[in-house]
Amino acid sequence: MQYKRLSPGRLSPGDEGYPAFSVNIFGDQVTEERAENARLSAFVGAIAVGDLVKTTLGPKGMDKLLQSASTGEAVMTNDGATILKAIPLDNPAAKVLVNIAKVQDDEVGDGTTSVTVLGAELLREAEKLVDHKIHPQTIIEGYRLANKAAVAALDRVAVDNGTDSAKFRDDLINIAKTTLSSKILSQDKEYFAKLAVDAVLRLKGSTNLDHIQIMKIVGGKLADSYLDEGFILNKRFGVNQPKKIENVKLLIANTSMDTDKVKIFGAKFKVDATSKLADLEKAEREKMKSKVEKIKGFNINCFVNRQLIYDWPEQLLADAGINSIEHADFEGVERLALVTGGEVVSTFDHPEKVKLGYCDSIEEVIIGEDVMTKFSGVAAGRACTIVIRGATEQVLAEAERSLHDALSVLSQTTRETRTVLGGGCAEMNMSKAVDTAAQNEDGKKSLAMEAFARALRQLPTILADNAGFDSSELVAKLRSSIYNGMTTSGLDLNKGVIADMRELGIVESYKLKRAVVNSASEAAEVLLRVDNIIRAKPRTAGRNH
Ligand SMILES: *[C@@H]1O[C@H](CO)[C@@H](O)[C@H](O)[C@H]1NC(C)=O
Ligand SMILES: *[C@@H]1O[C@H](CO)[C@@H](O)[C@H](O)[C@H]1NC(C)=O
Ligand SMILES: CC(=O)N[C@H]1CO[C@H](CO)[C@@H](O)[C@@H]1O
Repeated sequence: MQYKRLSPGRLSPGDEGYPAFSVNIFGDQVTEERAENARLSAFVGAIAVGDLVKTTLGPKGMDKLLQSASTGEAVMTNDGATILKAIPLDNPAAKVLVNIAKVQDDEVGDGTTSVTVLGAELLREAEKLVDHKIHPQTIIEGYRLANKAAVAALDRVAVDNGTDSAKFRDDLINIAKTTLSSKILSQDKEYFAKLAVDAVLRLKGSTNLDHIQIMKIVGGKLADSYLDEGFILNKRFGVNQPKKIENVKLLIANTSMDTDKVKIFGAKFKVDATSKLADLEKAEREKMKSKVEKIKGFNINCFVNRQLIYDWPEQLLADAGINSIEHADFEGVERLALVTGGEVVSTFDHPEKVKLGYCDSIEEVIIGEDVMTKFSGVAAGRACTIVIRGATEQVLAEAERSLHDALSVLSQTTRETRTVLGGGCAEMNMSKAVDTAAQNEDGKKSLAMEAFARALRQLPTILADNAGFDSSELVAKLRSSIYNGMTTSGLDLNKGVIADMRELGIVESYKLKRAVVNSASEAAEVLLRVDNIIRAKPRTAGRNH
């Protein structure tokens, strides 16, 4: 099911969770749950998903080991999006919550876990209110007011160091460290934070992460990973070609050098004499040669093909001073075109219409145990490659996921440069603001707003729990510290004490935090509106009873 974001909190007909009619219009393959029951199962489902991922939240959160039932393949991760993607959910409400969390992830690049957890906490609180006979509609109204007050408070605590490049870099490093939460990177967090920030700052404000190539190469340690300018292709030059060329004019193609051969043999020509076969081969060589002549017409010194080039054309190209790379992978070719400013051609007939790629040099380099080609000084000067090294495929995959989240959040932060403090600081400030706003509302609505404030305080509580501390004591201390005006207080999850988050550099993206609060509120509202769940059983064969 695809969750479509219309106006906040609205479902349209056809969406799961959309209220249906109450008359029984269903066949016996369909079951219906209504009112209390439906709401209960919506709450239960969403809260269960929240409980499932909440142990991964925060710097001390645990990893989960996912194993595919069909392939047996195991994945170690603490990335919420990855976990939720891997689990088939049967509860429609859980699906709604997860889908909203995923929309958030697509937009801001991270925060799936936080949205799921906060959404679930909002519903846990709502469940209690419903038990006290408060109408869901009243809860929704209260939650909306609370959401507004929370986001307004977040606006007030947000700090913008975007105009001071040194300070802003520090902010980015701190955000990266917060985001690189995965256990696998925890040892090398500092190092990877720098890699990610350097890569994103190269983009100079662009959020197009396609310019950052991530290459995973098994072997070595994580700390051997590095950032390199330019682009690396996991291929080498043809034989007898120089290992380095400069001032490169590059033709990138996805063209077969031997289509005719396939055609001839494909048609099962009857070849009755060896001489005929020789004729065919000769004709084939002529065709290849004429293609090479056409390639020469582009006046280039490097030719990269997605398909095979074969020995003979490769030799002809080498003789003409053109280096060649054959059988490059699809993604590599697309990205190469992007960063060198060229295009992928499928025919050689119109050199005048073709955009060639440019770079300062291409040379063969050895990475790990493989020879690859490195394109330096590419037309898109911002492009770069992060080479991740690590002992196993699993380590590399988790490092890449974690790095990717960090890169997304960082690149968003170069656009929206405001930041807020982590360690539960921003949540506690929002929670206080919501409590204050609740005092101006009438009884039932204010109860809902206080419930919202409690749900916000659950985030620091979960952080503390995951770090193995006495969360109720710690969060009570944090609360009194912030409510008493120490506005930069937060949880130091290494020592289990209250500390100044500004001093510790526990900084998070304002945009991400705001999106988390908004998306979680939206999810809670959507699910509070549920008063009817309809399940259609899959049709089974042989329904002839
Ligand atoms: C929230 O932060 C703002 C800005 O730092 C501050 O003025 C306000 O007093 C804080 N509120 C609480 C309850 O700490
Ligand atoms: C490359 O060519 C092959 C075969 O002609 C085609 O199937 C494929 O879609 C092409 N890929 C690109 C990226 O153009
Ligand atoms: C990293 C850094 O220097 N951040 C600064 C951003 O701005 C706030 C408020 O002006 C400062 O307190 C931070 O030190």
